[in-house]
Amino acid sequence: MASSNPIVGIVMGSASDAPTMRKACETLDELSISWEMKVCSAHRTPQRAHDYATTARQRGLKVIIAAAGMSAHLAGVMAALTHLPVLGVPMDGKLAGGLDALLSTVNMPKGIPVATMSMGSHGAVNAALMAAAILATSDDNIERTLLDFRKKQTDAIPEEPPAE
Ligand code: RP5
Repeated sequence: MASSNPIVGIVMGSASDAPTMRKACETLDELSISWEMKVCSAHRTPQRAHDYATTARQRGLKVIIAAAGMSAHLAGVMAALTHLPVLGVPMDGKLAGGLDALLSTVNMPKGIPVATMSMGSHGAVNAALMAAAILATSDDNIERTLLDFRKKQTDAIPEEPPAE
C-alpha cells in the first residue's frame, strides 16, 4: 500500500494511467516495498514534475517509475532533473497502439538515461520488478523477497499445457 516513507516513487502523466500503473503498486506490495503514486505531467503540470524530481532524493526515494502515454516525455524529464534511476513505462493504446510513447520514452539522448520497460501493464509489473532488483543490490531483505517471488513464479508454471 502507499506509504508515508516510500522508497519507490511512481509518477504518471494522467490519472487515466492509474489503472495500468496499479499493477506496479500491486507488485511492489507483493515484495513489501514501500511506494507512492502521483499524477505529475511533464506538459500539464510541469512545475509539479520539476518539484517532484528535484526533491525525490532528499525525501528518501531510491527509484522513480515514470509512466506516460501521448508525447511521452515524463520519464525523460524526471531523468533530466534527478540522478536517481528512472524506469520509463510507455502507456499503450494511444497512437499506433502506444508505439509513439515507446519511442519517446526509449530514445533518450546520451547523457540522460531512462531504463524503458515494455508497454502497458507488462511494463508496469516489470518496472516494479526492476526497481526491486536495483534495491536488492543494497538490501538483503528485498533480495530475499525478490528471489522468493521469482521462485514462486517459476514453480507456478506447469510443464504441460492444460488439456483442450
Ligand atoms: C499523457 O497523455 C498521459 O500520460 C496519458 O497517457 C495521455 C492521455 O491523458 P488523458 O487525456 O487521458 O488525461 O500525458
